[in-house]
Amino acid sequence: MEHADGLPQPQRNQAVLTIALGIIMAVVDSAIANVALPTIAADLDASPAFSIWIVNGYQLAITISLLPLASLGEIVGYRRVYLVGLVLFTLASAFCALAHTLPLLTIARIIQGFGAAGIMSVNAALVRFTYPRSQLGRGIGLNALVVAFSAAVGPTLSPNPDWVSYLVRDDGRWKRSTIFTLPAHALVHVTIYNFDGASGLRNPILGRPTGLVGPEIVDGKPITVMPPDEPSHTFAVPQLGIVVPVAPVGDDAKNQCGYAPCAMSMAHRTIEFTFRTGKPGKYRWQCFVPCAAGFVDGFGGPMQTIGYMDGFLNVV
Ligand SMILES: [Cu+2]
Repeated sequence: MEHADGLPQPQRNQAVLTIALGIIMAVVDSAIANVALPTIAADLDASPAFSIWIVNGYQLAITISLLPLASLGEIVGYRRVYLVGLVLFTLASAFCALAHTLPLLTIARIIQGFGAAGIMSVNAALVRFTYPRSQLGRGIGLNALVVAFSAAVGPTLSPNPDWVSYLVRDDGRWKRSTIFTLPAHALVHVTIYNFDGASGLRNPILGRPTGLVGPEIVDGKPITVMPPDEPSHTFAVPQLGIVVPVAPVGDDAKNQCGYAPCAMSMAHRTIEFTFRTGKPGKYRWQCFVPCAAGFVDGFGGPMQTIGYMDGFLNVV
């Protein structure tokens, strides 16, 4: 066989990198969906029982086809199985991104699973032909490290499941929604149930409720300023001069909520306020502190992404 004792050096490193990238994608895609599942389910308005098929579809497809594809690799060539797997995986990934209903997403995930199986099934065989016989142990070890690392890092690469966000009650369901249509020149009464803990105020100006009609009411009591280090987040509409510091749940509170949507029986704070919308237009609203923890004066932080603690008021 031509490459019986591994690939020569420049090609060997390139092959190692390519194999690693392929397997990282296949493994990360499995872990990512687990973590993002509640968000995906909320987004597609699907029940937990049905949305789990986003994970099941991918993993079942891999489980079914892994061994047959490894065997097929022996017959038609590893390169062919790997390349077809890679192309299928890539196309199915694009299909996943475009899928806007749960059945379509599930089908895309099944196809993606078959693609991933193509990549995974011949992975070890490719490692075998890449390294010289004397370094085969090292090659397999490195490959196992990449697989383990991908599984661990997958959750942190998902679309920010740990970020705090606003859920809005719509038809009795909690939905993530941060773009609100409101009538012009109207008084809007807002009630926020905050389940998040204290993160500390980095910009004291934002601890003073401003721009409201009447006071900010926290757990039934009006306040004029929130003590430093308390506000967990702020609801601010800069164009309307509105700043509302959001009272936090104490770190020692019992019955803390781990994942939204939270039951009202969980520890929470109730923040109420009223503001006037003004003339028609598009007003940006966002959280300043501590969504921007670690950023200058609390501006420009990671949660300031539309869909999390940031959005628009469409005043019509
Ligand atoms: Cu925030």
